[in-house]
Amino acid sequence: MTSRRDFFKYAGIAGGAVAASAVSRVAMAALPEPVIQTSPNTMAPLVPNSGRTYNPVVTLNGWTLPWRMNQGVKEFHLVSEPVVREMAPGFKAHLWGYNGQSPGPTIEVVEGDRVRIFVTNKLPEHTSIHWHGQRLPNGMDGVAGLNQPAIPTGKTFVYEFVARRPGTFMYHPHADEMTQMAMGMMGFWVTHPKVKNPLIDEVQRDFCFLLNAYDIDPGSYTPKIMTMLDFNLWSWNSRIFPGIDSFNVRLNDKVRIRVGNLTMTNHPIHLHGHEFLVTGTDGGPTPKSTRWYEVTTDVAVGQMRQIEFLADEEGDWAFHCHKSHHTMNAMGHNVPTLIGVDHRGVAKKINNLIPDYMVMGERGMADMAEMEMPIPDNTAPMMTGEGPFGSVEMGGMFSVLKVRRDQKPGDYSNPGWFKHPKGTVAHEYTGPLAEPARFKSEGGQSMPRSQKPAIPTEVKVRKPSSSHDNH
Ligand SMILES: [Cu+2]
Repeated sequence: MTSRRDFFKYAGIAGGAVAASAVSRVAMAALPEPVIQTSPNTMAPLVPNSGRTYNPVVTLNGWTLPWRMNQGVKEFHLVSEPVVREMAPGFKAHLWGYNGQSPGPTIEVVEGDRVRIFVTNKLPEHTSIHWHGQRLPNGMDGVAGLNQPAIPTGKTFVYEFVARRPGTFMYHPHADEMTQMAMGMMGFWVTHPKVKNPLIDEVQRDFCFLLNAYDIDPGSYTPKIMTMLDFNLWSWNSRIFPGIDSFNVRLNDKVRIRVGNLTMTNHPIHLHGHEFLVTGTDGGPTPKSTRWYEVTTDVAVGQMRQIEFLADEEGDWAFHCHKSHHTMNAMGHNVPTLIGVDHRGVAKKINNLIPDYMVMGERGMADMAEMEMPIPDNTAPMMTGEGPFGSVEMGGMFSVLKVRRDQKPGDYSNPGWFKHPKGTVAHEYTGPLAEPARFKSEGGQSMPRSQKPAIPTEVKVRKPSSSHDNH
């Protein structure tokens, strides 16, 4: 058995010669108490009470893990365990995560910090943690089998390294990854700069979240882990709209949002009303010469993007993934498109056989929000965000940036709906309507078609209902 003194000596070797290793029961007495959090609310930033100071981040519907300073080393304790995550009000999922939540808590440190992370495995199978994007000794990189033995159920391993590069990183298992990431095991990591860095600006608001995806059948609680592409819940920090908190800022705040993608597809993240710069990736801050203004940036699989903008337009601005099926929830995949199909007669006939039969979709999917379809228990309702002007027909990866003149500095609370100045909201036109004039000067084709003129065809667009794997 290793004594406590030996343990610290052992754990203190950070040169890379020793891989992350099991901690004995005796040494467990020296572990920092794990901090567990079960609320899905966005927690106030964790102001550092030891070590070098910095401007802390706010984790969307999440929190930052407190640490213990032990002779100049920041000690954290992560617990890999099954968790129950409320993904939206009324919808809970049985996931795996860290310290009571999925994703796990954000870890915030300062460039140059010596960091020691204890990882206790309370999962029914082995695990490991890979510190995505970090410069560290090879034996601390967390690939089970390659850099360390996997952490068996019930054991605690310790990782130790120096946070060498400032930037935006993440952590996730590198053991049975497909299962463990499909179950929600991941977390955010921010390394703040030690001294003023010319490529890292001061900001008033600094948010972070991970893009993740699940395949949970309507009415069930546990994700299907063999799903490769066909996920049905698109989430930010394991929350789906309308369960995702808004980004509440003060007018003229400089805002940074850090986004990491641990889904199996790319997400074009789109902000309304402002232009942003991509100021960092998981490779660190981007050189200034590479930055240009965007309103959408694609975050590919396994990537991080750090965007920055001046919040100088008041209002409630949509902020979402631009793939339209990623702003939908719990869809059945075999629903044929019925737009334009008048099936009233058919419905009446079926109604004689099945009294509750309901036809949906002939005017588009918006009807579904109004219809309040009977759905199985614990199913994410398809579209339920209730805005000031009616239903916001969104789900999944959607939130709102709220820019307010009277938001107090450092106040992250939700200010409610924007009160639009008189005459600045789109409204119905009630004046006289003119007959539409036909545009006369249509152009021709680039060249005539070579076949004999065919009978003109006209098609109605209908999405394929049998195959749905082109996400
Ligand atoms: Cu997306």
